Amino acid sequence: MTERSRRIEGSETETAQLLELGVAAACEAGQFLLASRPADLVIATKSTPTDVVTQMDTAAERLIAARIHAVRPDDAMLGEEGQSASASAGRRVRWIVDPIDGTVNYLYALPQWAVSIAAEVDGVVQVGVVFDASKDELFTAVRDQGAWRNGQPILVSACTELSQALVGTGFGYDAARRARQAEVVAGAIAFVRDIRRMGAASLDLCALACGRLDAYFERGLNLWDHAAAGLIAEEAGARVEGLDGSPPSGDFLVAATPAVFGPLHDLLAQLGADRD
Ligand code: LIP
Repeated sequence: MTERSRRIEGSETETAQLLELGVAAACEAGQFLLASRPADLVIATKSTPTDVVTQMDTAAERLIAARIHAVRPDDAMLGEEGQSASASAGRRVRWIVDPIDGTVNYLYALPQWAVSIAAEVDGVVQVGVVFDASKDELFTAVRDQGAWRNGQPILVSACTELSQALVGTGFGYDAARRARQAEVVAGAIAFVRDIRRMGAASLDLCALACGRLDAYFERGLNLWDHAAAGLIAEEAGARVEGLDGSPPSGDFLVAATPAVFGPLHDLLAQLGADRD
């Protein structure tokens, strides 16, 4: 075996291990969150009085970190709750973790939340795992290899017309930003089939990946909200970008079927959707 093929073989082996570990950690955390949800959630707040974190968020993030570092102790980790933060400098692999994406839904016992885990290698997300414990749906993707729901390949819908597109979106925790985001929705809603606000970016992007939505956009996401599901949507055939060719980020994320992407992008740009 040549050195190059050894390197390729090595990366495929590493990617397979990252996927297997990410799936194990996400499923273990999701089952814990579902089975052990206490009646009395202890609630703290973060950026605003409605940006909540519970003891289950932090416990799930600690469980995920322990599961991953038991196998790969030298990997870096970026988690929403900071329970497992470790410097990335000099480390090839970084795990990007949202222990509960859709925290408010989890708080209200609404079955629309997920565990989101992405594995980034040399700065590029190679593996994405999103586990919806309430519906027992495991979404996975490996860069350049495809996307799956419960092991079955998934693809975006065949929607080609913006006026026929079912579009997901979300709102921030800051009231002024929410008011601005509502203005954008008001400006867009007459040009699309309808709007859905379901409360978890990772599941919105997975819905796009399997044809339950035709597009999704949001301003103000964190990397852990979309790192895994953004790869899943891309590998299912969606375009996932920021505005004007920029990468998806907290400034803006717009994702859609290839034919819908351009018209939706231009409409949102015209509405100033990337500005507060
Ligand atoms: C949520 C996002 C959602 C957004 C919510 C919240 P969290 O993430 O997934 O798209 O609209 O405001 O930010 O806070 O539940 O991890």
